[in-house]
Amino acid sequence: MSKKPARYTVTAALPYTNGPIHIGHLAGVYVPADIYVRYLRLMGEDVAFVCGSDEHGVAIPMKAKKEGVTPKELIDKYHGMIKSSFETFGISFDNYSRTSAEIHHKTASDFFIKLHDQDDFLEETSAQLYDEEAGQFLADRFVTGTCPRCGYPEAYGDQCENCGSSLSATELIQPKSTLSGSVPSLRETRHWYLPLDRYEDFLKEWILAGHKDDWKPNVYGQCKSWIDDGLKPRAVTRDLDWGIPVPVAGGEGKVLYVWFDAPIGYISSTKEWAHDQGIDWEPYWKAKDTQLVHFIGKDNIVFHCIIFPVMLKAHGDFILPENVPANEFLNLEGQKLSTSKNWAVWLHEYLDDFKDMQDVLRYTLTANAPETKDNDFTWKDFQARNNNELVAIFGNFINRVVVLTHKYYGGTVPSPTKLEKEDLATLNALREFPQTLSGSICRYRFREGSQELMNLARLGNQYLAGEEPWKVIKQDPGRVQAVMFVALQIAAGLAVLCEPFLPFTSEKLKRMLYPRGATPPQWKDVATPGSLLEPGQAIGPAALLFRKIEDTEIQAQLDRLQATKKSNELENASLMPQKETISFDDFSKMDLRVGTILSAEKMPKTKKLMVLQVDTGLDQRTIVSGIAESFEPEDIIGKKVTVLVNLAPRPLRGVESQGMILMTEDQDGKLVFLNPDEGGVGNGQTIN
Ligand code: B3M
Ligand code: ZN
Repeated sequence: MSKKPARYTVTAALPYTNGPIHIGHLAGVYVPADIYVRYLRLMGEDVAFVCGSDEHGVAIPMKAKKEGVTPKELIDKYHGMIKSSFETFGISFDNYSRTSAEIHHKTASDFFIKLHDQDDFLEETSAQLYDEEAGQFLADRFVTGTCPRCGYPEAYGDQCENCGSSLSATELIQPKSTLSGSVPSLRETRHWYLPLDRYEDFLKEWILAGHKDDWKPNVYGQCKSWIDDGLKPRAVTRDLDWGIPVPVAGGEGKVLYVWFDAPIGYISSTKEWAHDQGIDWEPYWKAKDTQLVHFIGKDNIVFHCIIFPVMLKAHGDFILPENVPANEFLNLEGQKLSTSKNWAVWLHEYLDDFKDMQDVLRYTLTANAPETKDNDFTWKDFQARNNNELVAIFGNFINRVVVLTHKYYGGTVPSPTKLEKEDLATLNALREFPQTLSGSICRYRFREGSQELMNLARLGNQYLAGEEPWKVIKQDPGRVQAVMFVALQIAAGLAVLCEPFLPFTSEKLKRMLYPRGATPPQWKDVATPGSLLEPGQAIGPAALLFRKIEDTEIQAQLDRLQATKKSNELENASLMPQKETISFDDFSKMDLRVGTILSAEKMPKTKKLMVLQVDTGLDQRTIVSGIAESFEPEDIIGKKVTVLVNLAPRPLRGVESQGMILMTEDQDGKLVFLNPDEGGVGNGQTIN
């Protein structure tokens, strides 16, 4: 979009109502989206910031079954919890809806009917995975198996969370039902498909040619590799009883695929909001001068950059996203966040443990945001960001300015008799900040923006430390008037400019500096010459903005994680009972030999796979092993390992693997060789 947009529609991924919100969701999606939207509002832009709960899909009945409640009870519980924790945390949605709402069912059904009536779908009967024990078809999360692209053993039927590939359930190697654990059979069923292949030219032009320079490299790169690999028709209906019924003839007993209806949820949420406001929703989705931006996590890229745009394009009168600033993932204390393993910092628990400290978490997650690569959240870093930056730099500066203004001038802004060179330079430096911060925010570099904001507080501290008003006050009170005037301007600048990043702090600080109904300045005022706090203006008493976080509080959080780790270990141990007894004959069918790793290379474009050349004593052969996250190639060359040599060869990512290396895991889940690494054991020795 070359011209300035007339309005913005900003969406944040709809969270599944199968669990509460954790810091990974916040860092990846909601905090950056909220910073962006708050900034746009400060610029006076017309914005619709919409979100809502994603209440369909296989994840819901699965979790309901686990919790022993109905799907409806489950979504009501988590919808309420998610909505209220977002509110308390200050995510400033204009509307937070839910996909079980009537308006959404109608919007999604109408969307489907329109594409159906325009002949935009293919209707096909094909063989799909069927669980005989559970008596139902298996799709999406009802089935797991090995990813045909990267070899990850726990890929879902619609997506591999390891390599991000979007999959069809029938592509999985060794599929297994998550309902009964059984191996599924194939059964014929009829479905509607979105022929993505027909849109390749459109996608090439729109994304590959049109957004090469403005989309983030991780987003553009994923899109490019999907388009380059060639797109296939995607089923947009499912054999399930939970979801939006397929609204056309032949659709009985079937529902829309969750990824068909969920993004339409953005539209329904906008409609609901516009209706409440008494305004027209359509310009927010149809006017060419509207800028549509989707904030999502990296596992949602294909749905927002390929599938949903194709749906919008096919429908005909919708605009397409201008940008999809997807983030990478956040880990917690070095381990992948996981709802099912309870490895998370849950938002509702954080809000209980750290009352009125929303901005501390916002700041920590932004300062350490996984914008260009996966990042790690640690409680120690959280404490350090708070104690060393928010308290020691930002809070300390404001406190000194407000306390000294009360001490010297009874809380009234002094009049600067004469401004020296360093005063003018400092005021000029302050006036640069709005533009610097705008630049970071408009380019979706929120991490950089948060650091620039802290630099403004640093500027204030350095200025005070250099001028030392507390020393000068005795000999030269006139000079101190100028210094305190300048310092107060920086404090006022901080109050305005921190709003997108630290909204609660901004509010408090504005109340402190502009008490009794005085009007704080606007963002643009900070950039223009003139006073942000006029001489003679009264400020309020100093109030605490940030408090120190004690070691004991951090230890309590670390202890909680430690307890989670322990209970997961116990659960895992009890999850793996001894397998059924086998005969000696069965055992002796396995030909286990000692081998030596001769060479090792990471397989390109995979995270886990390594291609090994192994001397088995019988021959030299290639074995592909999923060990790349636990070892560096150079560390394992020359190692003696145990090899199952008579396992049927199988291709992994185009390389034939001729055997298997036996492994086990240490307490941290790191793989370890089952290793007869002792002198004297020769290659080819059988294990018995
Ligand atoms: N509920 C998936 C997720 O939480 C999903 C996003 C929908 S956005 C339309 O990863
Ligand atoms: Zn994969």
